[in-house]
Amino acid sequence: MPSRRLDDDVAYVTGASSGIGLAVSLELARAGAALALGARREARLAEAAERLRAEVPGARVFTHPLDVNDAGSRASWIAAAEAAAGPCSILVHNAGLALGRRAVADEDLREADTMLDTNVRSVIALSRALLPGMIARNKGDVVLIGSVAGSEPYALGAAYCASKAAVQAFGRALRAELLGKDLRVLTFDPGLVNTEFSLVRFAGERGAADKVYAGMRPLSAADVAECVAFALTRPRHVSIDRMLILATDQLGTQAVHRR
Ligand code: NDP
Ligand code: 8X3
Repeated sequence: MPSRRLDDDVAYVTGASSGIGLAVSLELARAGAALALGARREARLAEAAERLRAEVPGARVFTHPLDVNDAGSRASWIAAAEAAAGPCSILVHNAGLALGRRAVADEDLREADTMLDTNVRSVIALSRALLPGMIARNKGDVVLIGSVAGSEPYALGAAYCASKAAVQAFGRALRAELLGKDLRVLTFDPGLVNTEFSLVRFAGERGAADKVYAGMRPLSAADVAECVAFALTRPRHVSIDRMLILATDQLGTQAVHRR
């Protein structure tokens, strides 16, 4: 089945300054979508836009700083994106993070709050802001970047796992709400992906981050992005509601084959 082009789409991507968000942006630019990208690190966002324009000549890329946890920042990102790129037709909720590996009895509540705010509350708030327009236009796709951690929770990651379980539940509830409309809700649950995720989780400790992927072949951000682009470019009557994307060396969250 041939891929559908996305030339008439405007994709809003959160957390586009690195990793999966940047890779998804690249795939969507290749498929023809205009892009409105947001993240906190403005220099990295500018680099991302440069790379996109270099790799996809003619790419329509707009960037504006975004802290998904700040209501004012969300509002100004949306206003700027609508003015520069047009109304959102693909909303990619990608911004997210894990902080630390801790037992619940030893939880750092500020870190737990940041994970829940970034991974869950911002998804609800941005959806609240952008869905009315998508529903009124009866066109759109909501992409959720969940995680295998949402369905296979593991020790020392309770707050992160809970946040990703919430993303999965949010996606299923939204799908039910939107039944009968031409809006899709597509949830992707990756396993181990070698991005800056572990570096962020271990507060910049390179050794600890590298250990996560030692001796096994993890997914790349591009591997995940290709799956997202595949789903988005299916004909509109085809909804790939959920996709679990694991490294072949990984059996869920509980077993990793290391050479
Ligand atoms: P990265 O750390 O490379 O990317 C995270 C992105 O989120 C960055 O662009 C970062 O931008 C952005 N971000 C974080 N906090 C905020 C915020 N408050 N406001 C706006 N943007 C923010 O990791 P990944 O690409 O791996 O992570 C992307 C998503 O994929 C996350 O939701 C993660 O949970 C999920 N995931 C990752 C897996 C993995 O193994 N890597 C596996 C399964 C799911 P900036 O810092 O510039 O704001
Ligand atoms: C990131 C994958 O297994 O480190 O969501 O939680 S895992």
